[in-house]
Amino acid sequence: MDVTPTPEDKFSFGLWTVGWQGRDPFGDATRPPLDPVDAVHRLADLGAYGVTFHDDDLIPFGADDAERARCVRRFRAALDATGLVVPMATTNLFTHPVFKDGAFTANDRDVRRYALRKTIRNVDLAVELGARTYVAWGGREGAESGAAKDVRVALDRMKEAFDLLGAYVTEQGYDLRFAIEPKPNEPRGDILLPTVGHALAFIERLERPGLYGVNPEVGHEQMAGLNFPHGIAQALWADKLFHIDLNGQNGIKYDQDLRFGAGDLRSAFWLVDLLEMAGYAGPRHFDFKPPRTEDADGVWASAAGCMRNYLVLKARAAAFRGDPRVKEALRAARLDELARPTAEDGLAGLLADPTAYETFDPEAAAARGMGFEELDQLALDHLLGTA
Ligand code: XLS
Ligand code: MN
Ligand code: MN
Repeated sequence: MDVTPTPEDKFSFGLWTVGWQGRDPFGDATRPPLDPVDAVHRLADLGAYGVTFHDDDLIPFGADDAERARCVRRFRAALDATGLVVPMATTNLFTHPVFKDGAFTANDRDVRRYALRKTIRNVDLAVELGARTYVAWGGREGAESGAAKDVRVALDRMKEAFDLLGAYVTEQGYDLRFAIEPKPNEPRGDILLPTVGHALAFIERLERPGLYGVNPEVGHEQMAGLNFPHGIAQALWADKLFHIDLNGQNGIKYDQDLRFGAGDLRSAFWLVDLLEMAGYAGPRHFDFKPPRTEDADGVWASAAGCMRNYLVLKARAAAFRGDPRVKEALRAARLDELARPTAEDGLAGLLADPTAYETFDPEAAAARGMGFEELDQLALDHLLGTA
């Protein structure tokens, strides 16, 4: 099994992931800052193809124009030297205290206008660096208490913000689409657009729905106890999987951002199986945090582990799908029947068909076994390497 990552695998990492210094609500940084230029070189050495960033990851908040130009110049030189691309960029609308009550949905109108200008400024840079996807995670868009946020009105403001951003990229003629990233909570007690489903429904109310999709993150859906592959399947079904944040999570607790493959391994297996079967062509983007126990070597081991685990799971999923016993088990579980329309004879045919009701024997149908356990054990054996 070849599990050496290459650029064809389309693995990308956020600057904020390998660059995370380990600051958490209870403890200070455990690692020194990482120069984005070094991150680009190390990621390229490890076999990644892309790097992503928040505006403030690349250009310190409050930097003047000269400092900004210098940061971009150095970064671009590192990209040119390594061949790494920037498939996606995003805005930091959560760290500075000005965003303590949100950005696009802050009660304060001047904060909302500032948030939009900050975003638009970075959209320009994203396009300049070749990004085709712009992620929007609204971590501070939410509340801890009831009356403080009128959610229906806040959603009006959220829609207004995304419509303005859509108008901006359209007017500029940019080839850029937005990917909304859901998360149920943290840092706010409750965040707006908490799940993939909420985001998909929201997008349909926007002025240009085609411009927007989702950027689901493994741990975020699992923090809400949801089945991540199911959410991804629905996003794919809706043609809305514009981007994905891969990482690991152990159940309903704080956002762990473990390396991909750590956390719920069975779910990771089904996720990779789904992405590969569906022919998902976008970046495999890791949004993880190397634990604060790690030094620099541990950071790169963690990053390499993300890619290795993806490739191992991809090989295991391919072996599962290629196994003749699995093909037989899939037939026994009647997946082919699920793929057949329920009424290709139309409503009239359904109503006129006595076998659909009058002569149908529910007791006999109820007695049929589904064979799912045998199928699932085959999957587990492939995942464990015991098939
Ligand atoms: C935080 C989010 C964040 C977004 C980008 O939980 O995952 O990192 O992906 O702002
Ligand atoms: Mn996360
Ligand atoms: Mn994320």
